[in-house]
Amino acid sequence: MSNELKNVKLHYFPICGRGEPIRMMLEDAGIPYEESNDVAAFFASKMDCDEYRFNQLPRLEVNGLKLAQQDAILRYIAAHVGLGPSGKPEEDVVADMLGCAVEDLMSAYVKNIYSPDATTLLPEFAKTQAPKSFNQYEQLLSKSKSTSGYFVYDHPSFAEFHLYYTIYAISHLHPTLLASYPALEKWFNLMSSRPNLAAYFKSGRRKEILNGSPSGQNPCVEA
Ligand SMILES: N[C@@H](CCC(=O)N[C@@H](CS)C(=O)NCC(=O)O)C(=O)O
Repeated sequence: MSNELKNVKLHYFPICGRGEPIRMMLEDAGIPYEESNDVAAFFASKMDCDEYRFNQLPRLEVNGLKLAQQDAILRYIAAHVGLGPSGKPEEDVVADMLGCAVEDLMSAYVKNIYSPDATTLLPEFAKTQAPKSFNQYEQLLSKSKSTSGYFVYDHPSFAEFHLYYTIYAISHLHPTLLASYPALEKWFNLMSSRPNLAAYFKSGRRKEILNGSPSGQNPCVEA
């Protein structure tokens, strides 16, 4: 466990969302953290850029430092807990490419679930856009030189925490999708079996609601 990350407090909505990859990494690394779901406090002062750098959540406080932007927060924690980059540009760029690609998919997912036309858009998203991305991840994984089953290193990169949650959320829309991507499914199971993550998932502490959209919780594609 890192002894550098102290007084850690996550501010986020009482849902999984963009807070979940951060929770997962903290849990995985065994970093104690508090969580605030004080949404009223956020909306009252979100335009104060000293408090909320980009006027949004998630925010992670670490020893008084106020961090914003999910992937930047993940990279920061990763660097402190031994899950950071190797310093070899040809490896690190793969983790960065994956992170950018996952963010593209997550942004599209968010746009669709919060659209007023979500019930029409989501089946299309789950049947076309999500498989295209899953196939890209499958291909990337097949080129991995990791001997531990991860995308790049002998440990999961920051991007893999983001990817795990993205797959978890999309699997709620399309429960059988992941099964068509054997390497990706194996990797997903590998992540799920990391001891601290498995304990977290079993603990009942994971938020039940994925996001703030009623259409985003349940299958929209027939099995
Ligand atoms: N690029 C940002 C996006 C953050 C974001 O979209 N936050 C949303 C919740 S997931 C938010 O704060 N919404 C409320 C608002 O913008 O007032 C990140 O990765 O952290």
